[in-house]
Amino acid sequence: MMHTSHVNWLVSTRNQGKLKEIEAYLLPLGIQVLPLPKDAPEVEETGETFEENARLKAESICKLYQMPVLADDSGLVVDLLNGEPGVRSARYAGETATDEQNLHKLLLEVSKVKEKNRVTARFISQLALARPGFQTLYATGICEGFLIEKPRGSGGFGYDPIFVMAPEGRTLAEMSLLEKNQVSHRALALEALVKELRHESA
Ligand code: ITT
Repeated sequence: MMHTSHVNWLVSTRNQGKLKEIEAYLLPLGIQVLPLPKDAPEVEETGETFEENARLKAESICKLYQMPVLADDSGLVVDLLNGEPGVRSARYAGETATDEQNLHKLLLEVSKVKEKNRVTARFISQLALARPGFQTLYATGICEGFLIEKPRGSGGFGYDPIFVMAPEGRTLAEMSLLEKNQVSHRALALEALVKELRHESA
């Protein structure tokens, strides 16, 4: 069994939305989450895949602080836009773009090419857990859905106000944090990661 008492993971993210969701998921499992120190170096996301970027963010910070470090690289993949914004989701409208600017750029790009009623998309969360002296563990979560044209809801972050999960009528931004944490790509990835850890220590 995994011994989760007194477990601390540093989460290598500057995205407060992600941090909140990860913390809410892990705390009941006995894993305490530490935020990235303010003076931590900026990790350049030079990878072309979610996995590569997650690995970069986890391993570099793990090397520096010598403790378990969890990183999430995630994004929204829109079929109509050939997979865009994908790994560029956080920077879609520019290097320093806000969530709102990214969301509006996405709506604009979709409106330029939209033919069908339903614009299918998926959120992907790729996690990497780096630990001193261990191989890095990976886990992925995918959340299928479609985009709507008018943002709804004030919860969550990023593209949540325009993303509706396939069988569910609400956007992710219309769910509470705990509801989103039962169905989201990030929650599925966390579930898979915890399962892998349990296997490892069984
Ligand atoms: P860190 O690299 O510091 O973790 P980031 O926001 O730059 O923060 P990413 O490079 O992984 O992280 O980009 C993820 C982007 O994808 C994020 O900024 C959102 O625009 C979008 N995204 C990811 N998960 C999301 C979610 O659950 N809801 C809405 N948008 C999400």
